[in-house]
Amino acid sequence: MSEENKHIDPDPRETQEWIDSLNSVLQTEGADRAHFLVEKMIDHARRQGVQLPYSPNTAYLNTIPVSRQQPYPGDRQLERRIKSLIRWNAMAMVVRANNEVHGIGGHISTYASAATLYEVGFNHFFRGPDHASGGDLIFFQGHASPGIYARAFLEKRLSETHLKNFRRELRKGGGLSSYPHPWLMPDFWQFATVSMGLGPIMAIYQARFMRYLIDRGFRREAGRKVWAFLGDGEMDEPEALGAIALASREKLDNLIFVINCNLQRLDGPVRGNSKIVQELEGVFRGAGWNVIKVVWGSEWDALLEKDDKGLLAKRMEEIVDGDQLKYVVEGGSYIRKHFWGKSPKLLKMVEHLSDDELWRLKVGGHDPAKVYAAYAHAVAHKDQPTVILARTIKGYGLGEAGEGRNITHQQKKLNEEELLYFRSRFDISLTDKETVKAPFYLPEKDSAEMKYILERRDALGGFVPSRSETSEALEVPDINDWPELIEGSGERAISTTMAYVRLLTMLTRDKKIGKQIVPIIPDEARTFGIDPLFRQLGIYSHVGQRYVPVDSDQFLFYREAKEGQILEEGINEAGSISSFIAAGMANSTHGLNMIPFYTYYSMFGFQRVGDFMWAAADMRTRGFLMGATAGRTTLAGEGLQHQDGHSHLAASVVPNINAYDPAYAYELAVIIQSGLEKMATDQEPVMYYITLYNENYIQPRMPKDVEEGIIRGMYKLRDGKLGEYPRVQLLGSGPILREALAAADLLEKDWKVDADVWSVTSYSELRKDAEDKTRWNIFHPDEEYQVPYVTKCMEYARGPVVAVSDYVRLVAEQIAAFIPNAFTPLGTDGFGRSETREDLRSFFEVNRYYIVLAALNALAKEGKIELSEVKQAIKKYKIDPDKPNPRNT
Ligand SMILES: Cc1ncc(C[n+]2csc(CCOP(=O)(O)OP(=O)(O)O)c2C)c(N)n1
Ligand SMILES: [Mg+2]
Repeated sequence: MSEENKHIDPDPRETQEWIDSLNSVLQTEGADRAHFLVEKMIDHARRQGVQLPYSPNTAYLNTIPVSRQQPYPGDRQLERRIKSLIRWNAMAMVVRANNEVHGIGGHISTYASAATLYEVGFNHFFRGPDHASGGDLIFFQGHASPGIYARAFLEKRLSETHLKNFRRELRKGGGLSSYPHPWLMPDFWQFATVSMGLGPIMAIYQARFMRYLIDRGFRREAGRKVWAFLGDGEMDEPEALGAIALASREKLDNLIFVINCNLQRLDGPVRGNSKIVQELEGVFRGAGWNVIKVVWGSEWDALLEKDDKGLLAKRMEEIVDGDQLKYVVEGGSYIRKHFWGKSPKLLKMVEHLSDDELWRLKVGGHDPAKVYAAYAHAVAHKDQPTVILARTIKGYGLGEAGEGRNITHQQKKLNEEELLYFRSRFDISLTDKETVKAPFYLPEKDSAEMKYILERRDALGGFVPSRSETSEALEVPDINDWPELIEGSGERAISTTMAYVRLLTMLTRDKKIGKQIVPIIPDEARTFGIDPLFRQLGIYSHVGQRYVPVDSDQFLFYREAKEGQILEEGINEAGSISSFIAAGMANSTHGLNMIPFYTYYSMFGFQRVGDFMWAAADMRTRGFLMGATAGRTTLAGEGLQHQDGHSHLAASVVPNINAYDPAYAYELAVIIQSGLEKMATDQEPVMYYITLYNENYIQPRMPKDVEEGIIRGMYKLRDGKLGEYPRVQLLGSGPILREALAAADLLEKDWKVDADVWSVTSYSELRKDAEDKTRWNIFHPDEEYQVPYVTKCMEYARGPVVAVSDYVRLVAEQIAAFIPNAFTPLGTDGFGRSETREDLRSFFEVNRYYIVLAALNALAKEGKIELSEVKQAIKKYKIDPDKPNPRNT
């Protein structure tokens, strides 16, 4: 049947007979039997060779028929008044902020479209933190924040000063952040959602992590839900839809998406030429979700009931979103002509309605009865996640000022006329004179509205959103618990990755914190040698293991288990970091101190999912980001897209990430131990980024008194041996530290130059300390000068400095301004390529010979040696002076 002919019925009588039979089954035997019969017919037709094209869609109607709609339990009148006040205050907040400071920004239209979606939730569904279940986790649509603040104002959680200071966070008395930012409002917001697309996928993994905690016995099933309120435009972000199959595969019936389908995004329609609701229905149904469409309000029920020929349903099907937006803007007579005017029968259906009444026929997302029915079904639904596709109008109530218009998203100011219209539309009891000043409206303390608000929230377990940290501090192991790492590897050459795997194994066995460790891996465990943990800890799977793994005869088989501890996320960095976030913020969402170790290819970290890391930082996530196979020259062979020489630069700009680039196993142990202490014992909102390498070498025993230096960022590893000769300072990190040590030997042997060697574990930690001290000195000119740690290290260190790492030069340059000595950074700027380590280090000019050359050059510049010696070195080490710069090749 062609798409166009599908609504034309050549034999209505026959059709009716079939429908009547189905109706009788529905009445006598119920929906399940009817469903069975229909499926059987379809199956039979297919077996007869009939081509039935797949359609993921149902009609453009509400999913829940009137007959299955529960009665509304609340006081509709009172709830409308409350909602109107919130609408008003949300609008006033934005308008006033922009009247005061032009361009301060804010959004009116998003909340205007979503008010009913939220208010039904606040009054009847959202469980607060004091609820016996522990409370729901709610992702609020970032641009709807004014409405959420406006409600908190009525709840007396925020003051008028707060509202006045919307988007003025530095003002006296405190301000409100533009969007949900737990970093800035740590008692209020739970989740950072405003970078579109991150919310949906993070919500999915929050729901999955909630399950994980239940399956592992940390928490019991109590009906907690994760709600994610999302924009329809937002669903174009690949991350938004990228993990929906996981949610259905894992049967996450604790997850509810509410997509605010106002059909518009920032510039214009989301899908002018088709229907976003239908498109999303298809996508989610195809992925196995329970889809509830809330398209039409109750006023349409009677009309649809009269629609025995299906003409109205057909007309609803025909129109595209572009048409629907035009109806909103043009009003009743246009709607009569262009929507109903398609056929005389349709026109007749609405002849009893005025133009204004036609225009006021609500869409589903603005009808509390329809929204309530959808939520009630969603929370009761089993074995599938639910998505509610709620049709709304962007800028609802703004009238000419932006209702349904293309400019609506950016609308921040209303003129007097528009304010008066808004006031009247929502029956706010303000005089004209008052209205034009856009005052905040707070009803009397003992008014019915205020009582109702508090009663409802009280019944549901307290206010949302609200964030608190209730986890207990944990005692963490001491480095002496890990002698293997501290005492060196003896004769055995091992990599820092191997040392890390040992450490992780010991950590998971630790009596105090072992169970709380959450290892997360995106299909790379074998690369890093973490696979032995599969057997030992098990890979988490809600359904356990329903098959015999191919390697079942081996000791270290691929073991999936319901109580498995490892989150093996597949080739999915965005999902893995979302799991990391869910685990790392469990202190606020579950009152549990969980410690995620997310181990991944360092190249596919900050540059692939950097925005998640920024959001994680905002949400005060704790945990270890372990960038494995790091280093542009250390990861040999893999080439340009794999060899990471810059993640440390990206890490260095996230304020609450401490980034380290250790060379030795004992350094790694000291860093992780101090990180554990910070996160689990002191409960600081800090993440650690640590690079791990796969080059094997003998791991030395930890020298005395180096722990503080390791944590602060550098310590001296080797003293020059010669004494009175010219001297240089060599700084090395990661495996390249060993090139610095080799260079020191060459300098002494070949050139009679004395060399001290320092291990730099963190340039960014050194810089942060130096910047703090410098800043303090500037502000306190007459007080004792504070010397940065890095400056102190170099205070008595004679001679020029050469700093080398497997990262771009800018990483080392972070400290250049804070040391008095001449400074030459060497690094791996440029594209990586497939080669051996040795050749790569020569190509990028970071091996021992280039270090020697840089050192001699610096000494010659200072007049400490002859220039001729530099030339000799070039010759001796066969360095081609005309070699092109690796950055440009
Ligand atoms: C990743 C990202 N890109 C762009 C933006 C800028 N932006 C903010 S809101 C918006 C439109 C939102 O449309 P929609 O998701 O439909 O939400 P609505 O306001 O219509 O409810 C855009 C593009 C953003 N916040 N995040
Ligand atoms: Mg939208």
